[in-house]
Amino acid sequence: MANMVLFGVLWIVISLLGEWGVTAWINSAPNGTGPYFGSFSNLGIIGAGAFDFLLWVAVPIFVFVVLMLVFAMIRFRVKKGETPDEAKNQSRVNKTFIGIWVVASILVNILIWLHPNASGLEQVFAAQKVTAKQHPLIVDVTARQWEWIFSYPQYGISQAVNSQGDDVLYLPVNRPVKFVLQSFDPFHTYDYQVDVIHSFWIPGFGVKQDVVPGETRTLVLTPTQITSTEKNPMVRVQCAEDCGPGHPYMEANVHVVSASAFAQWAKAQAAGGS
Ligand SMILES: [Cu+2]
Repeated sequence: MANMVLFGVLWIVISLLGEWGVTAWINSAPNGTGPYFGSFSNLGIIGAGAFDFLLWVAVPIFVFVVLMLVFAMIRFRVKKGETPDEAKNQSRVNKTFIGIWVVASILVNILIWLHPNASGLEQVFAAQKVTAKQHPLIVDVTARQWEWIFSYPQYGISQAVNSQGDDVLYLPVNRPVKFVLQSFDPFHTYDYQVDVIHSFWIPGFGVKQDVVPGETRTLVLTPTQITSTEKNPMVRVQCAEDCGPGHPYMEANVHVVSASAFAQWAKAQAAGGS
């Protein structure tokens, strides 16, 4: 009984310390470092929230298992001069403990299935429903070996490039963006519309979507912070599907800017400048 009380006290104290540490880690870097690639979009925030919850649930379970091993090693070790009673010590079965363990495991699994799994998916599905009233920005994304091409049909921009001529993705903060994703090569007319599977990944936004030849896929999200690839390399477009020798270099810089800065940029792009 004394052992159980001691174990229980240790479990609670170490778990509380663990929860405190995990929470401090999560809150230490709200701008994208810490445990995650970043949470610079509404979808990224949903994902980060799910991981926060899983970490909090995992701490007392992890502490319980590790503490049980360490506690047993120290508390029940054979002391000098003692002879272990192997038959007695190693073949005991505690049916109550097993019963509690099985029921608790099932309850934890049901909890995680409900939240954050099902509840998070609901949030993601809801975020994908964008109405015309929210006037989403449409960005046509064309993936080819090995380049990301960004077109802004609402602004008459066929291929957004920076002053070096590199493809670049500009987004206004707090406005929903609808990415329309396709994989084909507009520059090679001999095999027009033939390309391979790419994957549109912006780690800092918490999103990844395969881009499959012959299919048009969409992805809706809202950037929530002004940032850029220069400020945080995780805020970049990176191909995440091995698509040939140029795959590692199939990336593009991202700039999340204010609405007015975006309007200015779009005007200059449409006029043919950068
Ligand atoms: Cu690719």
